[in-house]
Order: sequence, then structure tokens, then C-alpha cells
Amino acid sequence: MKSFMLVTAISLFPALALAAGTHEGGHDEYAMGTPAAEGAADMKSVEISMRETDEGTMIFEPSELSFASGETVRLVITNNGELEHEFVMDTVEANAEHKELMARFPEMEHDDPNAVRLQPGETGEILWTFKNAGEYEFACLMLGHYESGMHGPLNVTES
Ligand SMILES: [Cu+2]
Repeated sequence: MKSFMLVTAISLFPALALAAGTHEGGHDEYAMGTPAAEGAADMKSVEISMRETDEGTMIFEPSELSFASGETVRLVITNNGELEHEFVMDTVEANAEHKELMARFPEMEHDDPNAVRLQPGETGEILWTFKNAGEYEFACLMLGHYESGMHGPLNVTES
């Protein structure tokens, strides 16, 4: 049931976002693009690791991401740490708002297509078509993790 609803959401939301004609504010609209469907041609995989370091920081590897507008990618995200982490990509502003919400409601759970939360050792995927060139951000918004280093620039370049 859950996967059926997710598929429905992925197929409906891009159309809604376009119909609304705005990329501002809404939780189901993403300035940096739209969720992609399995099977898109020429989809490339990008591996991303999340972990804590011996120095007490928390990091993403790679620390920066860059895609071309129109590019469809499979983000393969692995939690190589010992704590729960998440990968969320959005505008810097949306991430900041979201981070504040999570600080107030730490148990908050999401089922957003632009995010994946992983237990230690788990791997998850996000299939995405990037659009609208600009400077976005990927981050872990769990309490204190952003401040420990878990954020990096996500650039979408003109194709
Ligand atoms: Cu984290």
C-alpha cells in the first residue's frame, strides 16, 4: 500500500507543481527538479556516503554535488556511520525552515521524495531529474547534524 501511494505521489506532484506555476514555498514543489521514474534512459548513478569522523564531525562524501539541468540521476545514499542520518536536498531556505521544524519536533518523520532517512548500514535511493539551474543544498537535518558538518552545495548548471 505504501509503495503504491508513493508511486501515485511521484506521478502526480510534478504536474501539480507545473500547474501551480510556482516554485516557492510549497512542500510538494521543488525548485531543483522533480522525482524521476525507474527506467529513464541514460540514468547515471552517483554514490553518496554519510558518516561520523574520528574528529567528531559528520560528513557527506562527496562534499559537493553538481548536475546539469535536464539530467536524470540515481542517487545511491549509504549510511556508513553509527548514527541515524538523512539526506535531504532542497533550497538553502527550505532546508533552514525544515531544520527549525525538526528542532522543535525531533520525532518528525517524512515521506518526501527529495529525502531519505537511513539507519546505520542502510542504503537508499532517490531518482531525480534536475531542472532550473541554481545553487541548492543537500543536508542532514537531524538535530545538531547540520552544525556538525552535514551539508554541502548542490549546483544545477545550465545544460
Ligand atoms: Cu546526520
